[in-house]
Amino acid sequence: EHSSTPATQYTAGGGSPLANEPMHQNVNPKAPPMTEKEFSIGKQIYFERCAGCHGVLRKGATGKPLTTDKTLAAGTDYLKVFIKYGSPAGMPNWGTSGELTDDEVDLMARYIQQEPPTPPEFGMEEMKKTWKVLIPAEKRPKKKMNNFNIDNLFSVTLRDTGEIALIDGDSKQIVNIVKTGYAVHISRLSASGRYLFVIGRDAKINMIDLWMEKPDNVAEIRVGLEARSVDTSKAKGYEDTYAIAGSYWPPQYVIMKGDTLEPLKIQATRGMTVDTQEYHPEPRVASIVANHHKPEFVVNVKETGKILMVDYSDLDNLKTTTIDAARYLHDGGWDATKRYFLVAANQSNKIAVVDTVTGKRAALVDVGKIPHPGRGANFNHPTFGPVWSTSHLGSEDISLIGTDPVKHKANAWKVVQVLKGQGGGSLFIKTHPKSKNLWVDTPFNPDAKISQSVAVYDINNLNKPAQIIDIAGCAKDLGEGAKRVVQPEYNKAGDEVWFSVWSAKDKRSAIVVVDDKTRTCKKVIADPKLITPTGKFNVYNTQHDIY
Ligand code: DHE
Repeated sequence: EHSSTPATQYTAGGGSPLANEPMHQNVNPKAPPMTEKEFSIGKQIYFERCAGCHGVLRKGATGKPLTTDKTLAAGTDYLKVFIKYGSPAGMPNWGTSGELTDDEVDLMARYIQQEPPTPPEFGMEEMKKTWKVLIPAEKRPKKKMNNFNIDNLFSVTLRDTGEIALIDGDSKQIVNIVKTGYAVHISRLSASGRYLFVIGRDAKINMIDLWMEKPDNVAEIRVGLEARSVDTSKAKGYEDTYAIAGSYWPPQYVIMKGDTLEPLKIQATRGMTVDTQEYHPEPRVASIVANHHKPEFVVNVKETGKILMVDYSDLDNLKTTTIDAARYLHDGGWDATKRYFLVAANQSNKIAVVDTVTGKRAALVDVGKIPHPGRGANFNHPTFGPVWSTSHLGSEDISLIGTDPVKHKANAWKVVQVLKGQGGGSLFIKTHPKSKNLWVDTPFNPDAKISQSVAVYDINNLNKPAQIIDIAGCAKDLGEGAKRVVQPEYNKAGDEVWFSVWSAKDKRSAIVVVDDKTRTCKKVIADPKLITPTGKFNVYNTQHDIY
């Protein structure tokens, strides 16, 4: 068991389930020798810490390629320095941070000179073996059996316990804690808002029925060995019909039945990269969204830099439009009209814009270093009209991009203004149609004062500097330990913003609810069961893509 800080988990995908898979040990005669035991420790550390950035097959993504042609040429001593001390380009200092001992650093320097072991594939047979319908559709409630205001429920990831907490947004009480896969990444809703889908890092999907007296799991499946994204069909006539999940390993996506999670169609994403047009064996599926207007899923493939518009109206004759974007696609969201989808190509420092009506790329917009929008934030800029915005992991910039090619043509797909935030290490930005505030977090800024606070801008007066709010300070009495304030999320009414105060697993965490109008802390939800809360998803806002 390796402990790790949230910052290194972000870059290294802490706790990858891949480490436990049986794999062939490949002994490279040119590489420094390792015992079988050392190799298996190396494999575990690699999948827990390194694969997130460098890829399972080490072809590189956020991190540099570590194929053996490169690592053998670099040699053990050189690699050890890199692993121990890190680099300004973003490689964490695994040795000096205390995450890895000198022996482990030495072992990893040798391990990456061996050929990468390949995890097994995961096709229909494997999926079917893990698929369980816990409560068949006909045995589920015919109407809502509880008194909760479902629209204002929040699904909260409890990262390190393999659970989500369902919290009633009105009373702030925990409705249920539901067992899920490990480190649920996101929650998404069915079109009707009845079913909640969550996906763990271990690629386990749980389908939760919000109509039950006590909402709980009704179906589950594993769709691979590592995954991050899930969504459901939203087009007219297809409400609650299908679910889709994308995986990191194997590199593929699967379309499932929306009421049972029965896997129907698996598509591989292996193929050619957008720029150099060479074969990539590991193009991971990053964000997925469902088009509200057409029977289409928008699937963003990280390593190839391609956006797939998957038409789900005829699964036997699957039509897919492939849109060239840029490497490496990660997270994104709709503009306010839900015609355009904007997605970060993070190592290219660009935002790709897709017109989902024409099925074409509308633009590639240059932004700052490593854009990371989450789903972004839409609002009406007093001067430039409708904009969508992103913050950055690699800089303090907050880029506002014009999104209205009709009435504000000159501003469309241009950065119309750059706001200065607290610093780099930002992950998420949020506003609400009813609000005049724009909230920006900075959970991975190395300065604790910055990682524990958020910046809030007045949309009517964006030239005014941000107000800094000490969110962790509102949650007094949590005791010691690093507390990262992460992911603003609005309630349905748009008058409260919720933040996670994310501490280590053995320390106390909380959710802080801020009154949007007065920008003051309104309520601290500090139930001891809220262990490592990260993402929070309001049912109504998530169902309708309001952000
Ligand atoms: Fe995330 C969204 C991948 C690390 C919390 N994260 C996403 C999405 C992807 C992704 C592809 C978009 C999904 C979608 O919209 O369909 N995240 C990854 C990684 O590969 C990465 C960098 C490293 C890893 O190995 O996982 C990573 N993410 C993190 C974290 O460390 C965070 C802060 C905490 C955690 O739970 O692990 C984290 N990611 C989130 C959250 C969202 C997210 C809360 C959804 C935001 C939203 O508002 O939609």
